[in-house]
Amino acid sequence: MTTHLRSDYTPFPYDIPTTDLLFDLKPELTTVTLWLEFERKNDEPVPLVLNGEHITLQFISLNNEETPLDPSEYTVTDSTLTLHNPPESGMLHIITTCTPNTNTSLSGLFTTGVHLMTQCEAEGFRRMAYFPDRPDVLSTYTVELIADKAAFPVLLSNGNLIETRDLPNGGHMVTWHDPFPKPSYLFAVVAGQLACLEETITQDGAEKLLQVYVEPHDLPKAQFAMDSLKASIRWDKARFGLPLDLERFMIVATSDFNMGAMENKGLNIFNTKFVLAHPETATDVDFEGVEAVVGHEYFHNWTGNRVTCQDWFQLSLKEGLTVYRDQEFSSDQLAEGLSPDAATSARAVKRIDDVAMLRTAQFMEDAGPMAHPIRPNAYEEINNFYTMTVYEKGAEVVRMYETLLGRDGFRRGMDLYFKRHDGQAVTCDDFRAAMADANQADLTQFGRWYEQAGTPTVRVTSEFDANAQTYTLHFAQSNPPVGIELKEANLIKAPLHIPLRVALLGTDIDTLIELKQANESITFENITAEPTPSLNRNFSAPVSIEYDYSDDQLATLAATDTDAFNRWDAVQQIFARAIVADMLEPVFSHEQFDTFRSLLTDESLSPAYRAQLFTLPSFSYLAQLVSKCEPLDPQKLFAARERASRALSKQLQIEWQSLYSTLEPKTAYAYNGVAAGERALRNLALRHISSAKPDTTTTQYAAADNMTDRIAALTTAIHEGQDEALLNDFYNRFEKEALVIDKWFTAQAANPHDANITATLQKLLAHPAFTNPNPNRLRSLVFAFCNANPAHFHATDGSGYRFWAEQVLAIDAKNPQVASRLARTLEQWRTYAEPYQSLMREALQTVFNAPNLSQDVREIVGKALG
Ligand code: HT7
Ligand code: ZN
Repeated sequence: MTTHLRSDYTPFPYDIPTTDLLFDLKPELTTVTLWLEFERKNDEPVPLVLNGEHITLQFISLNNEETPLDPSEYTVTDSTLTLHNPPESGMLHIITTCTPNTNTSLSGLFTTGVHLMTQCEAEGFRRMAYFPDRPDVLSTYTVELIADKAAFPVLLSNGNLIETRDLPNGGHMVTWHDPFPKPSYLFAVVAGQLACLEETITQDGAEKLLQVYVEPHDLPKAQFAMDSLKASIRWDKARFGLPLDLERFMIVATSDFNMGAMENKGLNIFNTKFVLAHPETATDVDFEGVEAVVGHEYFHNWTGNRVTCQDWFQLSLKEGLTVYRDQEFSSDQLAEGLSPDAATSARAVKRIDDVAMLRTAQFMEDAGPMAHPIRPNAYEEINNFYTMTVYEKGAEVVRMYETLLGRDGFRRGMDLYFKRHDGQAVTCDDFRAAMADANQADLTQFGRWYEQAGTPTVRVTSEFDANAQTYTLHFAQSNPPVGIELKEANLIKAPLHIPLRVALLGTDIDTLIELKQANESITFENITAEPTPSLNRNFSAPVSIEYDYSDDQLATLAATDTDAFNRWDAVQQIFARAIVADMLEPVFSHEQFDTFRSLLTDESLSPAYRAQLFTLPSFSYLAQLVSKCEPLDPQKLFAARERASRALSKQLQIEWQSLYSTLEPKTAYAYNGVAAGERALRNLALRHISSAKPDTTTTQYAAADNMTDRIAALTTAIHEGQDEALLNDFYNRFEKEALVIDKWFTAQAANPHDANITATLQKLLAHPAFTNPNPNRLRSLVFAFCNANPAHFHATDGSGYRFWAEQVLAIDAKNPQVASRLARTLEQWRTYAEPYQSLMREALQTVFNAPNLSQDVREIVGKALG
């Protein structure tokens, strides 16, 4: 196994000005002909080393000679082709073949249904052709595609369409030219029988063609993606001055995809989950996901494509920045058309969603064996580093620039970044330098955010001096070594530059404090009564704050904090404290129920926000809190969380029932933030009233005019143990809708109250709809059970962990990327109490000892066992 080190970076010794490709597309055997123009950068002769995997070399010559190169002039291994003594410049002509039909990894060229598609990031291009498959080799591509016209009427690649023509014998040929030099990971080809929704827009006086390609029967579900694309184009121009730079922009949907989507230049390829949206088949969360992912991939056109990464260690340069941009886009979309107060509240709802996910999943990553800085220093398999840390913490680091420099300062930094680096492959340091130089700011210390793994803790204590009328806050930041850092002898993690927004409730103080030292204090004058500190408002820094709030102070924050994020957080802390402090019998005081009651019924708070306030902290988030103090007993924690939930149902039953009635929809379904918030709160109410009023679920299920309400009713009903009639009805109604059947699998696999879950799982695994499952289907069943059903996954007999091991190995044989995602489920095993810990280690060991393990899974399990 090779470990790749950031410190090993050297530029590629050749420029590749142009790349011409001819694909003769056939599912069983595709032939790829490549003309690669090369120019040595330096005087010294140096071998030309190209990457290539799972391809067969058919022909190689130089400068279009008909005679092939003598085999002594080059060497082929299973991962490279090396030309020993190439001339200073020339044209390599290489023909290779690959077999899309047998490519189950979904990397490179693969078949999906009756179509052929590519996925090149991070290292898929080398599965089609020998090439310097690294992000810092930018080349201008011209691509000819040949295929049978009846089988593949649609032939797409990046850039602009140059020519189409029919060939004898029912074939056709299409030529594409991408005027923008790009790295190979942004290359794409699509060949298929796809329907197209298209619209034209005008930007800066130029007409642009926008196309969304889907399966013909999915065409009615493509309009929302198109609308999201148009909104994204408008937003990037308005917010960052960034135009669409091509004549056409295409989105293609496939049901076989390892991740959400891919930003190939001008030809984004998407998982259907993030394109298709129709009220009858997609939930509000699905609509939100489509908008965010369409935006994300579009925004990559500048942050990722026009300016790309020097090497894969810099992945957060494009991903952290683009996540930040899609978060801002979604926030603006939610706020659009609302009054100023409602807009602020809508933005807070988005911020809470984003931070809740970060604190659950990224903080967990930071505390485990895979912990890494947003710019990692080493990896074995790059696909394992498309992580919450690189994406979500990376986005928080970008957000801190904006917090420190202000909205205008951030924009100045972005403008300078594009001015300096358009058309280049650069580093995170280049981005930081642009931000600093555009604002004459010193961001040297800020650079440590790129170097350190782990979630920093800021311990805060306070002192009130009534006589002197001063209030002092003391801050102590710490970030002990985690993950791979634990192996570095004498590692000293220097203090970070942390922007902390702080207010003192009861005063008019609301300020941004820039922490830079391990210990520092700030004293506020003229404070006549002891205030309650509101710390890290709007989550201004991705840190964990420790302050010993009294119950009264938390109640004050919950009732009066003007920062909606911290108000939510106070309520979450009240819940978490009760659950974690006494896992045998979590209790809330009468005063706390009074606080809850007034929040739940406060009409000045949006329904979306109230739904968030009353969503208990997730099992995973609570697990982190518990394991800071003691080995985690997952059964105890699960039961405690359930008891807290039942207490909320019981004590607030009248309020839940009343909300359920008053929030009854008065108009037909429409997707927007306000309506989605009302549905979220009503469906939360449904869960709390369902055992007292079991008929409510069946009535709602039957009456629903949209998937949000229908799946909420179905899930609530089956989790309440109601009969199978609804499940069968649901399956029969939506049998032809793959994404909806995924929901059907998830509702059952994640059912915490199914006493026969093992039998249910076996039944589902044997279900005809689970034959040859694609990644979405695997996620809907296997991942849903392992990651979202803690009560059963952590069965004390270890059956959940054995199921996990079997599935990791079975999936790994076909698709290592998906298997290694599943492998990560057990990486926190050391934090568990017995017998869980030993049983988990056993399962990890079973996987680790298996023959033919992929390097993807080996890296994850190896690090976990460490
Ligand atoms: N940049 C894209 C990453 C991606 C990917 C990475 C590895 C394997 C398959 C993949 N599919 C897409 C997605 C994005 O962040 O926009
Ligand atoms: Zn991305």
